[in-house]
Amino acid sequence: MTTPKRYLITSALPYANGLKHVGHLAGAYFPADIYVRYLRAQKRDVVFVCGSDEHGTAIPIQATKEGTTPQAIIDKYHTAMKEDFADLNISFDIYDRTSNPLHHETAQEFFKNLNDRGELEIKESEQFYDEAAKTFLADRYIKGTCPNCNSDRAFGDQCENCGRTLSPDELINPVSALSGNTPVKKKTSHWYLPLGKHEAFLREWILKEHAADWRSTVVGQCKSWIEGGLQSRAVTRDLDWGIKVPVQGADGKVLYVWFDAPIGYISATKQWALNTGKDWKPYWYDGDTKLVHFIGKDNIVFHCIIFPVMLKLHGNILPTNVPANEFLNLEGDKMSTGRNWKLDMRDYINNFVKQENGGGQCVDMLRYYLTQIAPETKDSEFMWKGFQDAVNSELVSIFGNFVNRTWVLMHKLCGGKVPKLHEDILDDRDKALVTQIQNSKVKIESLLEEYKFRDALFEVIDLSRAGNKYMQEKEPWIVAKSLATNPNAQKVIDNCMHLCLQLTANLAILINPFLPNTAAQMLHMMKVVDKMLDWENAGKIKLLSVGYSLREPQLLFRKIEDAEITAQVEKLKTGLVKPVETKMEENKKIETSNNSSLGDGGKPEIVFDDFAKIDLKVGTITAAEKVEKADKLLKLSVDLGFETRTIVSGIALHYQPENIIGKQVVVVVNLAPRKMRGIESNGMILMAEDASGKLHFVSPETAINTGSGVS
Ligand code: B3M
Ligand code: ZN
Repeated sequence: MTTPKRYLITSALPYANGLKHVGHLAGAYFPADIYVRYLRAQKRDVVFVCGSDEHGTAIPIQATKEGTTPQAIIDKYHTAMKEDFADLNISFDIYDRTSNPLHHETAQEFFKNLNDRGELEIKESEQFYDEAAKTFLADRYIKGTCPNCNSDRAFGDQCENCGRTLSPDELINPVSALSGNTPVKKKTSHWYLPLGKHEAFLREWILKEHAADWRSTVVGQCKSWIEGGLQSRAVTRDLDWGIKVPVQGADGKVLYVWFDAPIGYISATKQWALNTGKDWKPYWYDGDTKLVHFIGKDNIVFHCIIFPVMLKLHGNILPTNVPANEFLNLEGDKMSTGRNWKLDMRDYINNFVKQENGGGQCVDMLRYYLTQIAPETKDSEFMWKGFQDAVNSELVSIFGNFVNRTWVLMHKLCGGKVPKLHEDILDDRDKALVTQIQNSKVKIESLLEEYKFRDALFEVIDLSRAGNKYMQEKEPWIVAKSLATNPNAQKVIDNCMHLCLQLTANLAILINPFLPNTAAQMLHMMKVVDKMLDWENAGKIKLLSVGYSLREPQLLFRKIEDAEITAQVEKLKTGLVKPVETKMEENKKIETSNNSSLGDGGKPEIVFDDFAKIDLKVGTITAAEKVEKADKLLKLSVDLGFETRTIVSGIALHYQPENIIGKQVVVVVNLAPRKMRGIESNGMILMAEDASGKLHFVSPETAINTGSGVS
């Protein structure tokens, strides 16, 4: 294996439409960071780029949801994600954003280059158009009934109820989400990337050249795409949010987000070069660059098929590997933003890292657990109990314990200094430990080179386990009892402690890519400089000089208490995990609190007529039961005086069914019916949410007639 001249490592650009969860971290960010830290320790020339993906319909949709502008959304989430990545020690060389004018320029140049050379096709098609809003409708902006499950929560790209991928034409009774009108079909032209023309190249490059060195899950997905027939892909959209198509007469058209986003890797590299006075070109043009994309499995086709074709046409290098990860589930269920079943990076940061007993230790605990369960070959599961076990029985009891014991005993039996190694009395057991240190280094290195991060981490822990075993067998504290009688006793102790200390120094080097805070703390205890962490030092047993005095021991990790775990699980189940705002956002809120166009809650102002459209009545709950397989839902019968309605309400975590019979509540009576878990819900019950996230009924002060109006 020859060493490439330079490395360019990328992590998927996260959409700036919301906070990212630990599944994202485990998929695209921690693994990349481990790899990069390892390469840096190897003193390789490496640049690690990432940034926010700020285009696509996801952004304006989120803006509508939050009652604000797309610009405000990308500013808010770009800042939040950047802060969170920094808090978790992801060591990007640059965290850029695709709203950067340099990116717009770069993406437009890329498009023009391909278009001018005739590599794109223009095709006319018919697409849904909203005549009232005078705009073509992106798939997400078309609502209708799902042809599969009949739910009315289906969109032109996917049904929210059954999850089926849809195209707008499949929707029954499509309506525009903008105006509520039925859209018409109108002709429009778009630019397409004819993937079919590149089939031979893709077959050769992926299915032959990389069949063995790419993950089989990645090759498998590519294979089924190729075999399924490579269709031309539209690379432009009729939309007003995005990068303008740089061609005369293309008004109202922007580049498709998946065309511009991966080019973001190039523009981020350019921006990095500008910031540091380096040359970006070799990273994208010189064949001796190793380009590696870290992504989640849902992005495989874009990184392995579409972007490589674009790169090839544009004359750039191709990725050497795309170690995509599978998905991470949470406590037995798929992570979902919609259902708030997720653990955001920010929640972990606030609940652990920023707590009094948190800090770098807690960052490393998460890095440890997520690497240990990394979904490298199949989906895996984040369990709070698993997190506790990993921390308490591995980090604390094995790794931390070894380092701590070594330090305590070295202070007690060797005066706080690195003792001598007496070669004359080295025994087989000592020699075996030295060999194991050397072998571990080789193994860990080759696992890291193959992107097998969980196995590599396992080896590091295993080496610390070997340290414990060695110490247990040598029992220096017992040998110390014979100091007066046995002339060799001090020598035996010295050798044991010397080797344990050298092993600790090795562990610091080997754990550093995974747990950088821990490595830094170990350096502090050893009173040595960063340079010791250079990878070339691993496997050596002369890292700490004889006679050098070392600091007092410090515990590397704290235990995770049962109560902490129970609280997290509880929080998850009651959906208590609150959205958190960025610091910038908090300040802005204060600044804009006097803005008269906003209501107090930040929603836009409405006129009385808007409010008067809502029919509110007092109802009495006459029956209540849990909805099967839905933790949060209760099915209620509510007497409204003139009729009794079935209403499905998300209050199951706050009220027991038997306790709410007879309760008077306020009902939105004229809300369109909605199916939830197959039950049609006819109306909505008003609830107030307190600071802890608990829901309370909004009820008349004293009992009044069922069916009374509310205004
Ligand atoms: N923003 C999708 C995602 O976050 C997309 C990745 C772009 S990578 C160039 O999953
Ligand atoms: Zn459906």
